[in-house]
Amino acid sequence: MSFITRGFSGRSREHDDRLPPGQTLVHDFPVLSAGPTPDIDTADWEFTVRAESGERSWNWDQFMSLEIDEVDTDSHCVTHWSKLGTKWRGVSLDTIFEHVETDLDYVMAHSYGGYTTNVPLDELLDAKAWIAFEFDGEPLEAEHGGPARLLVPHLYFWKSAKWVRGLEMMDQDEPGFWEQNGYHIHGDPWKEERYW
Ligand SMILES: Nc1nc2c(c(=O)[nH]1)N[C@H]1C(S)=C(S)[C@@H](COP(=O)(O)O)O[C@H]1N2
Ligand SMILES: [Mo]
Repeated sequence: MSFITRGFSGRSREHDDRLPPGQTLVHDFPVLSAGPTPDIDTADWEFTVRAESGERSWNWDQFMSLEIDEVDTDSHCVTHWSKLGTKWRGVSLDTIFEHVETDLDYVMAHSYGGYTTNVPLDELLDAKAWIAFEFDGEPLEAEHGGPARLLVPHLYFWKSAKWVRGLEMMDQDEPGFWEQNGYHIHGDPWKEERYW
């Protein structure tokens, strides 16, 4: 339940039980990138899942022919901002993994530009994660990860790899870019798994 009252000033309007501990609401959409924004044409874009059974790739048109979900969710950055009620369109990881055979339990997401982040597979399934390519009814802007980004809204937003180009299955959990640089291996905002 939300306690936001528009038009009221003061601290009370920042109370909202969708807000995890230690987080503050923002109404703009901050950009947080560890490097330059890559310029990726959808004509050149490809998404690949690599598992022990082999590789499965989709080009943009093939990807757009998969089942597309509308997602209304919140995002929580470890730097203490949260954005509520964001609207996305994307392909769920459940749909992706209908096409992938694997017994491996861990995933490394890889981005154009070299960024990586790790997530256990069961945290990506059951309508918990998407490859998102639209935000607020518009194609996802490059600075926010367009043409497509991973969206894992129940974990801190660094897990939502922008400019995602693929997933690599692993037999054990291994730290990605921020996780090697002091961020928590898991990153649950409700448990404040920020750093370690
Ligand atoms: N490829 C890539 N993905 C990334 C990042 C990055 O630097 N590179 N930053 C992460 C962090 S720390 C956050 S908070 C969110 C920010 O997404 P935004 O810029 O769309 O707000 O993207 C995440 N995904
Ligand atoms: Mo972040």
